Amino acid sequence: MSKDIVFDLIQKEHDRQVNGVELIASENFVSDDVLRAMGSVLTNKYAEGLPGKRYYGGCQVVDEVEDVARERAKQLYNAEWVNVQPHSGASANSAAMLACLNPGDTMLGFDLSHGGHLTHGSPVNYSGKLYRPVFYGVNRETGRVDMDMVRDVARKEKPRLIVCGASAYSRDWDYATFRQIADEVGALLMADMAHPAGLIAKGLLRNPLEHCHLVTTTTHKTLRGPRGGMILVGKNFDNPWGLKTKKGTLRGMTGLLDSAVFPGMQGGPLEHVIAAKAVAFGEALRPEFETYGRQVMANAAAMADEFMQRGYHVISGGTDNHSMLIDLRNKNITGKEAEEALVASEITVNKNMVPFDTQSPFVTSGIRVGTAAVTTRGLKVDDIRQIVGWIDEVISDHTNPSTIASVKEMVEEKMSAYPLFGWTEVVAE
Ligand code: DSN
Repeated sequence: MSKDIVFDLIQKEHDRQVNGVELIASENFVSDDVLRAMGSVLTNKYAEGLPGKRYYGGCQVVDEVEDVARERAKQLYNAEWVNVQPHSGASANSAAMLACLNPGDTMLGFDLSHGGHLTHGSPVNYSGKLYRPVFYGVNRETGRVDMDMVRDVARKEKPRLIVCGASAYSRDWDYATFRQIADEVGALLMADMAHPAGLIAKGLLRNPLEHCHLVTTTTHKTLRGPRGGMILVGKNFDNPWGLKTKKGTLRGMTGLLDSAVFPGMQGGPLEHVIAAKAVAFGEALRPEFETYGRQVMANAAAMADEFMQRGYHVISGGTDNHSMLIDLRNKNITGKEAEEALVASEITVNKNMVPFDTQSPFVTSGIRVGTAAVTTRGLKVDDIRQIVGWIDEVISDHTNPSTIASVKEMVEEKMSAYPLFGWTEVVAE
């Protein structure tokens, strides 16, 4: 083993991951096979272009690798077309918008402070600087996306693109109604399914490819692959914005999307990451992955229930997926304070704005939690309830170092029974 200090740091991060309870809703733990593919010699290869149409020689093997990834992704989502090259979800979104929008065009997205994502039109992101963003949010009473507001804003603003999907929203999406609204105002409809992608792959939540003109995702959240992104298009879709080429032939949206990824947004694809995506997609195609997804959802439902029984305000009163947002205002603690105290107890969460928040994004009134990673570790419903009890203990006494120390000890002892690397598939209860 090299003596480079970096490897000491990697060991430290390994130990942090093994010792603690990981509740960040957007994280997961990949298998040893995914790690192996990602750390392979494929990182040495340049492969600008697509399989069979590269700008470099020697791509015959990576062509096959990328084709395996593409075929498996299509199978997972019943897709007609996919591009597996985006380096991240943000890259996938920027390529999708580059293909769909001209600078200054109006796009309608989910408000970041209600659970949306930076790349869905936030003023601090390219999407809010290059395009003209307008937003919908959640209903104050129900905590659910306000479809009347989506329709009203769409009718008034006539966006060219409507984006559904979120980074902090615990309910399934009504893609069919979004599509009706998009058709009524002449907009394209895009879903960003980054968070629930693994659950959608097994039919546990609605599939946006049935209604949306295009779908983007990350590959590393509930889908449990390497850090990365992709763009998909569903079967039997009309060409909603085909362009005439110089030769007069119609250039379909998939061609525009391919060109938007490369050369539009990126240079060489990361073929080692694409190989790891292929491995992860292969794992997700197996029946055990449905067992995993069902356990993720059962664990999340139990988590929401346990929080609510302890007097916490879970936005929308529960969850359909792997995650939830908790408004801590009735607990007299900010999101920042809660995150810091919990991290000190080896329970990792992130502070998060809640709808109609009164704090800044650096402080926030809430936390976001999810069960994708702890379910990969093998935790079940009873373990989740125990962990919520510890979270409650820390939040209720967050300035007391001895409470934090005692929870940390219990967390470390518990997690020592759940080996992380070299894990095997979880078995449902
Ligand atoms: N940062 C991701 C998340 O945590 O949801 C989204 O990009």
